[in-house]
Amino acid sequence: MKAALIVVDMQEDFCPPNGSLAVYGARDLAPTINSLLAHPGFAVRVASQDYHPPGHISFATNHPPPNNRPFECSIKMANPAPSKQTETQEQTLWPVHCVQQTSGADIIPEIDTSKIDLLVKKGMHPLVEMYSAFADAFGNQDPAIVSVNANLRSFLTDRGVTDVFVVGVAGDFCVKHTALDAAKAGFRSHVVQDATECVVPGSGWKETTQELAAAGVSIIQSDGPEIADLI
Ligand code: VGL
Ligand code: ZN
Repeated sequence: MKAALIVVDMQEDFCPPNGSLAVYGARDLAPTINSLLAHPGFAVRVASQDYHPPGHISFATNHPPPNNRPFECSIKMANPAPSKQTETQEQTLWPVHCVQQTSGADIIPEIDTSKIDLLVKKGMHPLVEMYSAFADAFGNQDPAIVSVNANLRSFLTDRGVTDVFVVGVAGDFCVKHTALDAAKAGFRSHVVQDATECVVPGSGWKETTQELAAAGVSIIQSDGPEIADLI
């Protein structure tokens, strides 16, 4: 077995006190995530960074009122793959967040990024959402289509990774979709429960755990045997 740690979106805009899409408790995850980053049992350490252009489709302000209230409204989004543009999905609208080259997109300084082997910048295509670090909302993985800077699946398989451990924010969005896509890609996938927080505290995590369990993703604790036994 070969383990990879994936630290999802630990960025200023997802953290109190000033983040535009702040997730309750997100900044307080840093010590737990740093001890995982320091664990010698991980062969590979990856971080993801939500990294949107100003015109991103998920930003409420890029759509006309009245149906542009963040968190509440959604719009129709088409598959950006050239042959699949008739395929559509509903996309939740968000406050403007993690805009490229703004301080809101920065990884918070509390996270020790010195050990990160790969930084995946995602969500760079203006017309499609990308919660997962592996693929966009339609499952496109080709960096040429999704405007991501790396193919995470190939990066991990090239290094012989068998198990993926996902931490960070948000538990009910980017962490969930990254863990689900890891399982879909054939890795054993784990989410470290005490190293994640949700946009919707309480019910968000409850629904997420059910989805993860149904997909065969295991939910573990940072002080549990799965981490302790990594060598
Ligand atoms: C995320 C909403 C919008 C996340 C990213 O990191 O979970 N959530 N963009
Ligand atoms: Zn985003």
